[in-house]
Amino acid sequence: MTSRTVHTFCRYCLASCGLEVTVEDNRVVKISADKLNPHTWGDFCAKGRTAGQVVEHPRRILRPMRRVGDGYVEASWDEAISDIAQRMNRIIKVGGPDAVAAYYGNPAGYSSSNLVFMNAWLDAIGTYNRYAVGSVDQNALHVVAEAMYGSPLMVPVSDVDHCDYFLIVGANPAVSAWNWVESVPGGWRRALARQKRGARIVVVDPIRTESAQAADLHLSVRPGTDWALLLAMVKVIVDEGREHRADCAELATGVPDLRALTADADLDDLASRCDIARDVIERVAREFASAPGAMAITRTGVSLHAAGTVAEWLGHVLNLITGRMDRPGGRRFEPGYVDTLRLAGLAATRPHTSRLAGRGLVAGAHALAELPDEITTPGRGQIRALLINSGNPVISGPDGARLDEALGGLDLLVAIDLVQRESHRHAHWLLPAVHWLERDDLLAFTSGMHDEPYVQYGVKAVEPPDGTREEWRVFTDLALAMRRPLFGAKGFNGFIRATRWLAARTRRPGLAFGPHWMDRLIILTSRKVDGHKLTWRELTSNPHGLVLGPRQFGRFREALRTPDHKVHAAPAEFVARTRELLATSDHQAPEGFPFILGNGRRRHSMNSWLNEVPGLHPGGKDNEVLLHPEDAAALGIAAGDRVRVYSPVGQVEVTAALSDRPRRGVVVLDHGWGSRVFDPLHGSAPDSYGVNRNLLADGTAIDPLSQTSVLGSVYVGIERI
Ligand SMILES: Nc1nc2c(c(=O)[nH]1)N[C@H]1C(S)=C(S)[C@@H](COP(=O)(O)OP(=O)(O)OC[C@H]3O[C@@H](n4cnc5c(=O)[nH]c(N)nc54)[C@H](O)[C@@H]3O)O[C@H]1N2
Ligand SMILES: Nc1nc2c(c(=O)[nH]1)N[C@H]1C(S)=C(S)[C@@H](COP(=O)(O)OP(=O)(O)OC[C@H]3O[C@@H](n4cnc5c(=O)[nH]c(N)nc54)[C@H](O)[C@@H]3O)O[C@H]1N2
Ligand code: SF4
Ligand SMILES: [Mo]
Repeated sequence: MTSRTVHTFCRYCLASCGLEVTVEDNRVVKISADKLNPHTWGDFCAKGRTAGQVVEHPRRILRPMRRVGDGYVEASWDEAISDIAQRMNRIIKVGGPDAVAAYYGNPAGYSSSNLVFMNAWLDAIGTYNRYAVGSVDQNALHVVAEAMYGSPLMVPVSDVDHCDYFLIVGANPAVSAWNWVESVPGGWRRALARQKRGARIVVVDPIRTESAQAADLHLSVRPGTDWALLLAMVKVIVDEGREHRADCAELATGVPDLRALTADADLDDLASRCDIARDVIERVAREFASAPGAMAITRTGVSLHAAGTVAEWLGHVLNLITGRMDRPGGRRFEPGYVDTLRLAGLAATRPHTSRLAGRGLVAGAHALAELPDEITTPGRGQIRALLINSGNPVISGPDGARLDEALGGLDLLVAIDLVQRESHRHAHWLLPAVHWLERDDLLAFTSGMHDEPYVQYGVKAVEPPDGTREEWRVFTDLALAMRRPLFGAKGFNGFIRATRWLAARTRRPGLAFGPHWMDRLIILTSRKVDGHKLTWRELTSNPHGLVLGPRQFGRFREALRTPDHKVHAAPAEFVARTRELLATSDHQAPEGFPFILGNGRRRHSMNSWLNEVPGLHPGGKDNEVLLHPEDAAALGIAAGDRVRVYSPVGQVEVTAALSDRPRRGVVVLDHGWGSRVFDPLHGSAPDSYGVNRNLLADGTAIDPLSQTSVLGSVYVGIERI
């Protein structure tokens, strides 16, 4: 038996933990944390440790599968590609390019070749029907970054190790790891280490989470009202003259507009909206402004609400006006080794307005909430074919039942995934994907999202099973078979064919065009970091990864993509929306639905997947609804009772558990459960654990600025069954 050790990094989340993988006969036999990885601090979680079980998932799709009646039969890749290409071309002939659509989910972001080639294929078709997970996740950040810094991808990273005051809003880093569209590996541990040395941690969350439990102060905010809390803090700082004068005058524009806005807001009103005492808000604002190093971070707990963009913006404002941008202990700009902001600008999709809702694109995609109507409403551009790439939108998006029904009416549904889940149940074709342990990837686009300049070539640990294919290959083959030029560039397909011909002739597969060309080019044209130019040889001869230099400050100003190279503190649309919020009275629960459905994430889940992996979730593979004991008593509900949780759009039945961790009026049902895992090969009964809480979310409710579904502000009623 041949045994070898491979060093790579985990690509389930942006923490990118370094891994040491022991491989025997092309099988993963053990995964440990790579203690020699210079960037990821030997940190590691159970999801990374069990990644080999996903590679060997008993229900993994190993060959393309075509739907026949109620079941599936295996087919060759040639059959799959040519059938899909023909059907899509026919659909385009009748309905135009927009009749073909794609939805891409979170794991697509952990493969740069996937994203680049998917967009190249969508450009080949010329469709604007692109839907992304961002509209149930981080769109607010993209919108704010674009307006304030000039690029949707200009994300400030956290300088955790020098921070003295952490204001953590709508995030639970103890569980979710310190990552959103930035990454601090082992970030929570490092924040706790700072706390031991005197730093204060304030967590704002309607639930006393694991993070809140460890914090110095927990503010149990009313869900959806972080905007009011943050505006109040900004007001205190401005009214008391605690701003960083130089940054407010020179780094930023728009500070006078901010002052005008806060002048029109009333502290007592804001305090009552968010249900945090005024004196507590004042104290936290003062402490934040006067701490030597401080940062506010805002995450999904903020974004998944109707005022999510305003709250996200005000988090950035708080950092800006107290001089936290580009300073130790605050949020800095990491240029990385590749200019992703420039590349993203070059690759940007042209502006587009959606057919029915009339909304623009955010970060190159339309909102998932619009997808069901775009499928079911007749007219030119009606979606008749959809490709789901690395996603499970029936679970992750609002009103899953409606989307499921719409998917069932498509002429063609194609899913590229490792297994067949809930969103793929109506698929005409299931295309088997490659796990990240089976593919090489530079993941260059995250270069500016790590908290220090870092690079690692994510090598594969094992060879993928014969019948599986990486997404880039599927998109390239589809473009060729559809006779539509990849990247929308005339002549490109001929070039690809020529390189493939040459590769076959010379028996050198590397000559065929593919993402490795892109990776090489990126390194070849990479920028110097700390005066040093990275080479391919250096990259590949450092399997544990390389920290390319120290964390640098002073790069922010020149990196800004706004025309005037200043931070725009008060974009007009954010100010206008805030005034609108101030003018509306506190939101009242609708009659009959008195509770707000809270959000939770589990250490052992990755959104809607990994729930089924053996060895994960030792506490039980299920989600229960968590009620405050006083709320439960008022409803006559005891722990262990079966209850019905219902909203105007759906209902689910679950077991009740009692805890004083949620604030009163908030009931918690973890997200990501209730997705079936099907068995297309043998047709045996699907596995399922828990219920899908997003069945209760109304698809029409969105944050108008970012088009994010308000999955965190769902009003529900509960009754004992
Ligand atoms: N209520 C509520 N809803 C939420 C959230 C919440 O906090 N509360 N969170 C939101 C967030 S932050 C996110 S990111 C979304 C996630 O939403 P999605 O991205 O739509 O769904 P995932 O659950 O991540 O499902 C990913 C799918 O990709 C497959 N997959 C994994 N690796 C690969 C691969 O390499 N290639 C291919 N082709 N497929 C692969 C998995 O098997 C799985 O089926 O959910 C959002 N929805
Ligand atoms: N173990 C694990 N790690 C993950 C993931 C996973 O599924 N599992 N997913 C990854 C992904 S894709 C993402 S995007 C990140 C997300 O990372 P985080 O955004 O940190 O995600 P959560 O852990 O869901 O934390 C959100 C918190 O917001 C709170 N919250 C809900 N509503 C409100 C509100 O109105 N105001 C405030 N202040 N708080 C509110 C919730 O109670 C919850 O504790 O995590 C990543 N890491
Ligand atoms: S925190 Fe866990 S899931 Fe995320 S990269 Fe690290 S090992 Fe993978
Ligand atoms: Mo996410």
